[in-house]
Amino acid sequence: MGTLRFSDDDTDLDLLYADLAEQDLQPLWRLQGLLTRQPRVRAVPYRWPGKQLRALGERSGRLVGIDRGGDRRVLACCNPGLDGAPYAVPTLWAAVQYLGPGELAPAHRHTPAALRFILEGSGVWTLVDGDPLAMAAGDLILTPSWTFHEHHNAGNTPMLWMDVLDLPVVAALDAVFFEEGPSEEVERRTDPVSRSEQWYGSGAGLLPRSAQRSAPRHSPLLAYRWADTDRALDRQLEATGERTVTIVYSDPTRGTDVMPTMRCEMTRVRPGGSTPAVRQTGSRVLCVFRGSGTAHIGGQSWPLEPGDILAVPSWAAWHLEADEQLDVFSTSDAPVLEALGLWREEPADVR
Ligand code: GTQ
Ligand code: FE2
Repeated sequence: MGTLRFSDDDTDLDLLYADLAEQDLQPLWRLQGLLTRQPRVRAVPYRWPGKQLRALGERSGRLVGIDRGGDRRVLACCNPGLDGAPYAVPTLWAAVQYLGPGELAPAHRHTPAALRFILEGSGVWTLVDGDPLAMAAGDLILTPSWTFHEHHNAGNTPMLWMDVLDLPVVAALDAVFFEEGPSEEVERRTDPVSRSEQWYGSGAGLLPRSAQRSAPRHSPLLAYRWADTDRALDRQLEATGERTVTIVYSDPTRGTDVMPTMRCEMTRVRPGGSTPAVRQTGSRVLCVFRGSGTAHIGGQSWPLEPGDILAVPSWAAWHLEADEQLDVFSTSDAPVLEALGLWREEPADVR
């Protein structure tokens, strides 16, 4: 009862404003900042240094166990422009997850979709609806919406990876559901090749005759291996003769994005090269895999090291420069903007 009450020196108008508030109505003629000429973006360009993420992940590993209920040892990147919301950008959750030797993060599922980009190590398996996906540095692993997933470390070294979820989008749509997995522990399988890769991971254009084309909204291939990504980057760089190239991870059956809400890309920049400066609608999270250089985002610059996570807010001009050869993974909400007819991109003049 009673929303924001506007006031005015004119008595009749002031009484109108009182009655509007009483009826939970607001006059558009007094509202500002709704239809802005350009996106009015609260998120700020930002970098979380990889060294800090690693050190704090390790400290959490020493102090915080993984128990039923807690389930995940995760540090969420919080954009300082978002008033304490645990989101890297308004549409994406980005976090580092740390799992020690022998540890198990038990099964659950949720409607927000997740992906993992592995920063270092190997020896962890993620089971997606029971299919065991090995995780190693440079791999991209998908856990699509409402698939059960659990992580177990079968090796003897800790592992660290980046999680990205479309949680803020699903939350904005009031469509978050969550469910714990069965409480009996399932077999901690460590198959060298997942079923998903047996069927869909043999290489470009080689699909099972029974490939499902219709039902799933996500790629049936759930693991994209670094060796394949690395080779594709080198070949496409050679083909173009440029000093930078970006590949898009795609659903092998349809050529679309890997999941309906998130686009995944990997950019390679040769030493001394630079990506074109652009601004785009929608938000992006970058994660430095290898190399060094500089990120320029919305007028700010950061030196880059492996493990750094960066936020690129909507419509901020951005580009990357390489010192040593630079490999940067990125996730954006571009499929959502494209589906809604809201995608815009233009070259940005920054020099
Ligand atoms: O690994 O299942 O960063 O459920 C946030 C929520 C990771 C996970 C996150 C999750 C997970
Ligand atoms: Fe999860």
